[in-house]
Amino acid sequence: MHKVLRMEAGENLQTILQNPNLPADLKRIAEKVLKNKRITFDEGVLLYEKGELCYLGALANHIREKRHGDKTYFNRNFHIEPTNLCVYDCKFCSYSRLIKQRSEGWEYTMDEMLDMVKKYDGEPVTEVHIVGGVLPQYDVPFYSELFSKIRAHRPELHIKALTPVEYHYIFKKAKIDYATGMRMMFDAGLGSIPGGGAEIFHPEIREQIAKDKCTADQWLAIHEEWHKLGARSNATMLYGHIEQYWHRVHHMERLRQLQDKTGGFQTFIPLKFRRENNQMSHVPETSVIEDLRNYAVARIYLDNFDHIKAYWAMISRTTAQLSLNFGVDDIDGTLDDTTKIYSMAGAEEQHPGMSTKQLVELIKHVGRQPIERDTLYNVVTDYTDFEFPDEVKPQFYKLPVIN
Ligand code: V47
Ligand code: SF4
Repeated sequence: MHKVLRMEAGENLQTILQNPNLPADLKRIAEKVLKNKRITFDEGVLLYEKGELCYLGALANHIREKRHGDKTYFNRNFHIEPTNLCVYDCKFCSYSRLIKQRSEGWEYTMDEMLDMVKKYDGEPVTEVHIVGGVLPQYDVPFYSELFSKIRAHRPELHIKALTPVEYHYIFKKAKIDYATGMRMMFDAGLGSIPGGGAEIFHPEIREQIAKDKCTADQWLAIHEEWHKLGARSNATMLYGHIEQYWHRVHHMERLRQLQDKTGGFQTFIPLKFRRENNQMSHVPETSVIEDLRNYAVARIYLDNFDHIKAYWAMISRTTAQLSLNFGVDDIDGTLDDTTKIYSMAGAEEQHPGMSTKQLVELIKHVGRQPIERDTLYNVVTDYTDFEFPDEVKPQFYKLPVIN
């Protein structure tokens, strides 16, 4: 294992603070971080505009290591995408009705999806993540039955499914309010809501890239109802397209406010805009430096979020490793090859599979501690001192029973 060049939390930040050339406004923010104080909206924008990579990294890593030390979380999950067709027309999405012809699409039936779940029988996965396009046949009765059947088949498998985009659509069709709808999903076996559909909340941008689907207020209201049931969810931000820095801060501000109210969010996941196979292919993608700066600002701004996640399949394994020094403490799961939406959009990983062994090594190689978690961040296995036998190569390594 080799350590990347990294100072202890605090030490690096102290060095930054002692730099006589540090502008007064950035110094004030660094002092706030050191004292565990919340930064303002304007300070968030300032970080994006003026914060250099090393400075932001020092602040974000300080927070990351104070909260989690070297712990780096991942989980073992698999994805089901019910369909790659969608009634909506998000400009960044390769599932949009204007991009995709029906003949190119798939629309899985309930039985097909249950067979996908059964394929993992005996495998030590802890979560199924269900998300895809929006079509009328996938309605409240359909998803209630799907969740109930998955739960009946494998009660301990956590169902993380659908976003407020789907929930808003299906509840409206069923003429039920959000509270009633979320309660029905809860009773059917839904475990948590993934972070998708958030994009950029500000209407100025949302209107242009994700017109017609649920608004920011609706997205937030559905999460709020879900949190009221004592349940947890994630939040994303699709960045690096036509938005400006202050739109990103506005987005995080709205999340921070709801989190103050409910405490129900677990993880914030910045999603880098990828430009292939969509209507925004003319928009350049952000650089890796910008991606790292963005993780760092998110870690600093969202002081009431426990976790910042990098979705490694989307940004490459190397950037995921680097991100661990910029506030990230979670690098998602050991995906198999069922996640199509990102490979179609031009993700680094066209076949984003990574075995547990590979993921553990990736984390250890940059001097961090790999912790397998379940969806709710209970520790499943601490791999810090775990040695894999050389010959092990399967997709999911079966662990000895550890109590
Ligand atoms: O909302 C679609 C994004 C999201 C593109 O909660 C794109 O654990 C980049 O939310 N470039 C859905 N992104 C996926 C999602 C997610 C992913 C991983 C983990 C979790 C979690 C949630 O995918 C959409 C949209 O923002 N997306 N197209 C694109 N071209
Ligand atoms: Fe449909 Fe979601 Fe794609 Fe928008 S981002 S077109 S809602 S699948």
